[in-house]
Amino acid sequence: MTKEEIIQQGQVAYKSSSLLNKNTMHYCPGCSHGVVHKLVAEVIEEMELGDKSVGVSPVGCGVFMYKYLDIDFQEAAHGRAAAVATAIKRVLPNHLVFTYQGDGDAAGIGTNETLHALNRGEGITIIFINNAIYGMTGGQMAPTTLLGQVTATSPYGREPAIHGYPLKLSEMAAMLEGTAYVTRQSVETVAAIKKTKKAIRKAFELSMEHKGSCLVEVVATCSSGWKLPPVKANEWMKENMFPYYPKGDLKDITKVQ
Ligand SMILES: Cc1ncc(C[n+]2csc(CCOP(=O)(O)OP(=O)(O)O)c2C)c(N)n1
Ligand SMILES: [Mg+2]
Repeated sequence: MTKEEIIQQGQVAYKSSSLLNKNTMHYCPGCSHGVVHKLVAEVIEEMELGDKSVGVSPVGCGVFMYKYLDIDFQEAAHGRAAAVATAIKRVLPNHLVFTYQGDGDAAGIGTNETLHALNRGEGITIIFINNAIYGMTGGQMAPTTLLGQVTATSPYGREPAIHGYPLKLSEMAAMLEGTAYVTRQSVETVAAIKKTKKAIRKAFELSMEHKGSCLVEVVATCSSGWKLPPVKANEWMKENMFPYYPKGDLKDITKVQ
């Protein structure tokens, strides 16, 4: 029986977003990127913004996001997505404009663009996938790599005396006047996925209302880069990433008295 026939018979409650096309995603087993793509597609569909959205895809494993979502997309050079999104939002102020970036992209080569776009309150949302590594290029140390974490370029583990400390981009963003909503979430359980979806929805709504810039960080796994099978990668993330990158809202202007 085909998936369509099963759905017609009402045997499954889940139906994927019509904005997610049939292209097979290139992600490794256990990778968080595909789950977040799905959430972005669902939120845009539910907000009925399919023909009023522009995504900016990064250089990094998320580079092909434009192949999987049937909305308008612009590819940006490595780290430049927030600057590109700024231009698009200024030309199309009533469109939903968001970037989708890894930690190397948004918090490494693009730190400058990211922080200044957030600080200018551009009305864009940055979806920031923090897997603590340069996944696409073979697992090199990223700004967000944890202390002691072994990567291709820190074979003895990240040492503060040599490599400095892991960068907390969301904490920095929450301090900026221009941000409206800054949150840190994850997608390793159904409950966490639901929370991340709500966070993306809130960020997109505030962006559409021109309330400022929004940052949704998703603490994520990279089985290939971490050299761990998917289940173990989730465990490693919970044990090591969550204490350093605690989940929850860091700033929410809708809750300010
Ligand atoms: C200007 C420039 N410098 C370096 C690279 C090589 N490069 C491609 S992707 C990448 C890092 C990707 O890591 P991240 O942004 O964390 O995304 P991930 O693959 O982990 O999702 C780097 C350094 C490049 N493509 N362009
Ligand atoms: Mg990364």
